[in-house]
Amino acid sequence: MTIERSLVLVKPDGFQRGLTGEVLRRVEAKGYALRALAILTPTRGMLEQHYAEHQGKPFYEALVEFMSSGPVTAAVIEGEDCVKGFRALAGATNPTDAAPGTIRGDLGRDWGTAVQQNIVHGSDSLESAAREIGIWFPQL
Ligand code: IDP
Ligand code: MG
Repeated sequence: MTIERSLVLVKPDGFQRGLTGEVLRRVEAKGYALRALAILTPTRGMLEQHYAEHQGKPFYEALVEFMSSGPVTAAVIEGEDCVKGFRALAGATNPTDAAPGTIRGDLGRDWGTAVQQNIVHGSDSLESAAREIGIWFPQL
């Protein structure tokens, strides 16, 4: 098993609700290391790259608008199998379906918005992680 890196975002809903510390606490309690950390409001250009795979989907415009609506916390985390491991910590995409014990299951809910507000993003593969870290932390 090689040591992996993953990109984690506390999305604008999580940031605004003051859940950055709770998300980072869970990452650290799991045993993953924080390798980079930043607070920023992403530009539309960054989000178009980050969410390129979703272009054309019905929720795409709402997603980009939501993600650019305020500050997010971006983190690079590190540890063996942490890409899959953080996805497990995050839980299912739809916060209503996400299991209790997960970030989305414990802290998220449906607010009736066009895009699911589910507190966190986590890279879904090693390739995505490398691509996404390049967008959010070009200096790394
Ligand atoms: P993920 O964040 O669990 O990887 P993706 O399928 O990559 O989920 O979708 C990116 C984000 O777009 C989700 O986290 C969620 O905020 C939003 N989203 C995904 N699917 C839907 C949908 O069917 N309706 C509304 N929003 C969605
Ligand atoms: Mg995804």
